[in-house]
Amino acid sequence: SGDTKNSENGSDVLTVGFSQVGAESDWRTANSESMKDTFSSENGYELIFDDAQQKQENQITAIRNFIQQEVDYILLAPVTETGWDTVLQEAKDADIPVIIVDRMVDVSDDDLYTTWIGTDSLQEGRKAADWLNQYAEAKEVKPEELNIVNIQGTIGSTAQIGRTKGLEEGVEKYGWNLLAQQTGEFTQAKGQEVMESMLKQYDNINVVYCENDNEAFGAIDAIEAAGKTVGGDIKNGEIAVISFDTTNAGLTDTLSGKIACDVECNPLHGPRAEELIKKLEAGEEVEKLNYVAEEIFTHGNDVAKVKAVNSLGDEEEFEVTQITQEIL
Ligand code: GYE
Repeated sequence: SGDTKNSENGSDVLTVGFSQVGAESDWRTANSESMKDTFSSENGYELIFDDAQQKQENQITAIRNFIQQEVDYILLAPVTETGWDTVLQEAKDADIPVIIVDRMVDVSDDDLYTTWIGTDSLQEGRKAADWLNQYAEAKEVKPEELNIVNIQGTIGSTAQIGRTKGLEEGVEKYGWNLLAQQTGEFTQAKGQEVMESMLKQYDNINVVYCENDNEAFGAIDAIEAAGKTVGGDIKNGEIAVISFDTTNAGLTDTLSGKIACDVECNPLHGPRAEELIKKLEAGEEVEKLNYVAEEIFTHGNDVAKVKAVNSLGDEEEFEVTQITQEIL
């Protein structure tokens, strides 16, 4: 129900419990800051923030604590998609609305949460794949000459599932060579470690598909430490890095050419979650799934537009923005 405890006890302050995945990436830090800035005491909230250190069991404990504390809303940024049925049922039984933020949940009954706000990871992956197809054509590299390694995100998270699928669809469709796939847990340290071992195993890698910027930073370090060069000149031995998130550091690397293509993933969900809460407070209907629009950025001007079907099944076209100092 949309009834809130605060209207029952007469206080103006809304209590919000936010179970955050962790602090694994720059994207995540920006997301946490956005939530903290929005749900501040100045804005009339009491925020109970819990960092689960990338562990689902910690998130389940946090949600149970929020229920015990009788918060008005539970916000959940779930680490993986599955495993939420029981605890979400407990929140529902306690009449506390749950707003899922960022990654999605895969539950037996969608009534177990009120609404979701986040980005379209599958479409992000498809954008990157369409970009890579056109980029290879522009560089006169045949599909079967693309030797790709995929440093994946946290296995079972929406961001990993969607971005991996986007790449795999491209492999299937164009006949690219996918040499290896391994998780880098969305962290710089793991991204570097995985890239080091992949470089030892394969000497013909020419594309690294990282599923976030921090993994890309680690991969770039590993490539350079191995005496190889990152960049778009695949024909002359350079390794093209594809990434997601468009963090400041990621776009800086795109400007310098270390990242060839960076697909936007917007982390600023605080105000969007607040808008949903305001509507619920006013007794208004909210959409179940709320997707945020996103762009795509590259180093050069080799590809003008990409096409990518979104998770709702509609094909969309996007201008590819070349990063310049002014844009940065
Ligand atoms: O891309 C990554 C973070 O779920 C979209 O999680 C988010 C992803 C983001 O760790 O950097």
